[in-house]
Amino acid sequence: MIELYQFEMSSYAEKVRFILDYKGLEYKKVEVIPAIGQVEIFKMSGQRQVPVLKDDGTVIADSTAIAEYLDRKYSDKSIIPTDGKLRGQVMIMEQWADEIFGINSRKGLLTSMSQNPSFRSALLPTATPDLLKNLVSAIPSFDFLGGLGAPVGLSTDKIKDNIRQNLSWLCSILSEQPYLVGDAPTLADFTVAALSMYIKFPTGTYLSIPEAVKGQGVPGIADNELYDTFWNWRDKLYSDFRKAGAPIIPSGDSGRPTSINID
Ligand SMILES: N[C@@H](CCC(=O)N[C@@H](CS)C(=O)NCC(=O)O)C(=O)O
Repeated sequence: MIELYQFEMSSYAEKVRFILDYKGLEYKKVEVIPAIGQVEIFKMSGQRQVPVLKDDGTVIADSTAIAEYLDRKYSDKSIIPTDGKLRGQVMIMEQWADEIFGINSRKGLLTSMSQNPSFRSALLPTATPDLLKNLVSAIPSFDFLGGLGAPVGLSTDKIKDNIRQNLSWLCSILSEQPYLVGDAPTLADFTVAALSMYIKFPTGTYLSIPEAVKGQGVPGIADNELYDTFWNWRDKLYSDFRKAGAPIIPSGDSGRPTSINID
């Protein structure tokens, strides 16, 4: 069976889980322990980040490379169009989501933690300092103050302005069409939906995260009806295509399915 080495809280892993579910592929999630478990990831893939996918002895790191591999090998319900123009649009949007939107979203997580103490205390038992450090490690100038997620060198107003701008662009597209590119779901949709996770955590049973965190996110944005077009689109993408229930196995375990207790 396909194995996904992941953090449950990783939005890049969420992108891969979305694709696996959309394609109807069975998989098990191997929950990597931040820092120590990444040694195993390094041995397996030559780099230390998750997600990493293992399929029949093939090991692939990086969510984009995994998406391309899955679409090549399991070509039913293709997510990367063959038509040149659509393909270009999908890949440009995917890269924008990975490198701009996803980073703004990670900064949003820190903003929520610094501005909303109840959100922070609900999150902290699961998102340990080690994990948070790893989730946000891609942010230049990020420093971890006392493990409490205070963003250093980042203006909260600027972070929120960027997220608002990104969401309004996405709403402009989604008010005219059901998917971001073309008339069927593509990698662009799964990437944008997954990487919006830290702006507002999805509700439902898709993720093993504390109940108190679900539906919560960046104050003034997660709860702002201006972006309803986006959140309604994301909710529908989840209910149409994302599944719950792939077993989670702690990293280093011999393969016994179990679940992690996070509440
Ligand atoms: N470009 C990578 C980014 C993956 C990434 O940033 N993973 C984070 C978790 S969300 C990670 O593993 N951080 C640990 C580290 O950098 O040591 C992808 O698309 O897969």
